[in-house]
Amino acid sequence: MGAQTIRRLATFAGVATLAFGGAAAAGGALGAEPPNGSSAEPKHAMAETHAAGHAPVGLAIADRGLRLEVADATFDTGRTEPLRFRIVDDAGRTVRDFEAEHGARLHLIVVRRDLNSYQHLHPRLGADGTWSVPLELREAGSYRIYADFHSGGRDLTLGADLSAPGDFQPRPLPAESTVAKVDGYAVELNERAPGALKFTVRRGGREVTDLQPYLGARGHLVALREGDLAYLHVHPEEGATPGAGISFMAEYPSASRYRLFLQFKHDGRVHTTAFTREVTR
Ligand SMILES: [Cu+2]
Repeated sequence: MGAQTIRRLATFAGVATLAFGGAAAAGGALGAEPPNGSSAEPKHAMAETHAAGHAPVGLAIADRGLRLEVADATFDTGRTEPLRFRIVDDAGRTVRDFEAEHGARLHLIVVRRDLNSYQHLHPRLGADGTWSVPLELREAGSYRIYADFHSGGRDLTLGADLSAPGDFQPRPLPAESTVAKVDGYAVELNERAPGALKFTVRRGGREVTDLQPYLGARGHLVALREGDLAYLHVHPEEGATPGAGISFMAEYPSASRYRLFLQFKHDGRVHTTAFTREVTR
């Protein structure tokens, strides 16, 4: 995507975070927590929860007894409209209890299916269990949303499609590159071992050593597989010395091309960059 698009999206995400008090939170991608023995959770499901920890997610609209129900999945292209959805159980009851992990109860990622746009939003939970967030789908096309949350001891990422009618012009995935530029920053990606990702942020040729915490870590990363848009588990690697970049461990489930969306915060603003990675086995 063009730098301009990224800049706009980054700004939008930043604004949304402020508007909804998107309290800092580590992404649900921080890893499956062991189930806490919630009374509603049958024993066999607990084992599945653990087993599912390393598989890609986001490919299903329902998983382990919970379903994502979008109120209206068609948007007027280029117009900001409310996106409303609920999480319901097998009996159709609306789920209202979401566990705040590091402060946030639900992360919403929105991408166009050609992976040429990215938004990271924090919807607001209404008293009736409806989540809502203003959303603009700027260009026509089919979009994928991911709702990443914890409920009843489960760490889930459910996916659904939205559409923005109009003249759809798909763009190819940008070529693989180890440097991405955004908002006057240059971000360099080093991958020393498969999935061991380290991002170094520079401005004016000098490394930025005072990155601010964003969502409970030094940065936030979402990795999606080209072709089916599987959503990868990514773990921030904390404990590195300050200023030594932003490190993550991603689990590539197969050979493919992947699009990595990195967000970091500096001087009070959130910036979004993206990288294409080609993984061979
Ligand atoms: Cu989030």
